[in-house]
Amino acid sequence: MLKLLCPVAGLLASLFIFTAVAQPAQAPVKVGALAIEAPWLRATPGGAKVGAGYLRITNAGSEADRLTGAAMPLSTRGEVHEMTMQNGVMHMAPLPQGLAIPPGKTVELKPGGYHLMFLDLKGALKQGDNVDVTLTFEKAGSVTVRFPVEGLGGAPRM
Ligand SMILES: [Cu+2]
Repeated sequence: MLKLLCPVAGLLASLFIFTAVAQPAQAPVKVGALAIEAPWLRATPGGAKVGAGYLRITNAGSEADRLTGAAMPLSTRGEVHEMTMQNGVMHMAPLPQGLAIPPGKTVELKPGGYHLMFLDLKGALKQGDNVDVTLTFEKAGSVTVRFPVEGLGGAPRM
């Protein structure tokens, strides 16, 4: 009896794993009035010391909040950056006050715009990996979100 059941249980378990992996996008992660969607990290080439992360944050509350920090085990320092155009050249810089998330609005961190920047990487971000990133908000507090690592070309999954 056990010999018959075990292969079936094994098959069911593998089907379950397959189903979980095949889901295209994770459900929004909620913290306070905020919902976090479509998180991803860009894969880094060998030896790179800096990595970038992107996500979408929606504030369903009635008060403004701010994304003030990000952290991951592979990096000693995470920052929230903005991109600006100065004399035709793109520059990026940390936002000293963090990134405002106005009430009723969705703020997108995406290539060419706001992004998370992880400095002093101790290892590569490899495509296919999942990395836990802890985001800190001024009012909503901290939340850990699983960020999949996408290819160097970095097309985010919607
Ligand atoms: Cu940056």
